[in-house]
Amino acid sequence: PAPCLAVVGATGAVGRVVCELLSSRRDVWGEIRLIASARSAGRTLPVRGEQLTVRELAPAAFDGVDVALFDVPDEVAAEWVPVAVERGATVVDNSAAFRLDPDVPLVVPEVNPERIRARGKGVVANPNCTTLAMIVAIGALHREYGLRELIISSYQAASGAGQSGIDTLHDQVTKVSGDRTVGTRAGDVRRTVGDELGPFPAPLALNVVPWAGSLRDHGWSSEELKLRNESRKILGLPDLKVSATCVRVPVVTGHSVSVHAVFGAEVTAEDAQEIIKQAPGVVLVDDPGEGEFPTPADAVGTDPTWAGRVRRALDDPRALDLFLVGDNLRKGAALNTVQIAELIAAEPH
Ligand code: 11C
Repeated sequence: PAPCLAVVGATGAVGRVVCELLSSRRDVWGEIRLIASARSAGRTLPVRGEQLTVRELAPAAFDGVDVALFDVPDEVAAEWVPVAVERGATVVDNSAAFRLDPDVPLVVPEVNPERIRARGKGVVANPNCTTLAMIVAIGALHREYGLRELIISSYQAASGAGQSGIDTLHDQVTKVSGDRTVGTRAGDVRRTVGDELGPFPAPLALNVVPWAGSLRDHGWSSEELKLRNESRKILGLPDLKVSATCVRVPVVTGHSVSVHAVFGAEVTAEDAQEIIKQAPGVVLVDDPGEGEFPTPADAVGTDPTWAGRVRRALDDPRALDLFLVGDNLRKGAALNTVQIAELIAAEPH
């Protein structure tokens, strides 16, 4: 029989995109079961043209489930992923709880699909959405040139912080709109927005905020360390040099990254563009003279990684500079987990 799929965290910003994807991709699933916290249980969501009622997260909800997709906070995943595995499910987890566990593969189907077989604990981890905005394109360039170093600046959308991030940005934009003096004096955006900062440490409307995640040693943010650790693990390069600065921008959905990538071999922009064009899951939009480059407003709601501004570094013939954009809720989260689940569903029994 076709495998049973559970979607845990179905009512969240990512869970809802999972439901959309399950309704539009080739259908390989038997029963689909939606699961969420007690607060959201009983709500209905459309999947494959049918309204499904959300069940409460409980051990028995996993009985008979073959594959469970988890899109829940780290602490919820840490508690409930082992319960799902214990009940017989293979888990694809989009939290950070298991990503760096050596017995848990961290998988991007276009880059390291073979790693899904190494799931000693019955868990496959899904990378962070910012890592996923760049890793498919960078993985293709690495296969050709041998990656040595990444210097990254991110431009991350509000929805990376979940539904409260989206709501906060819209509320703040409403407050600052109409008054054309806002943004001309230090502190006036803060005064206009008031205390409603939501998940962000500073106003996001009419602003950029050089912070995502929580504080780690020596001033680095957890998000910056995730980019480093996850890139190393996915590419199988434990000594890869990575320096990242993660920045939140007033975009609803679509994470962008500016990357300076240093390789072991000399590069040309033309060859790099050709590699990117040929790479599955990446689309090149690179004609700045015609105003063509990727932007989150164009990438939102789409599946691929969008790449542009590909240049050879002026001072290093082994380095490329490029700009990459991906929908953080699709390839950055829901789509990558669904792709992994489909690879598991296609395995011989
Ligand atoms: C953000 N990338 O944009 C984060 C959200 O480890 O999966 C996802 C956090 C994670 O805030």
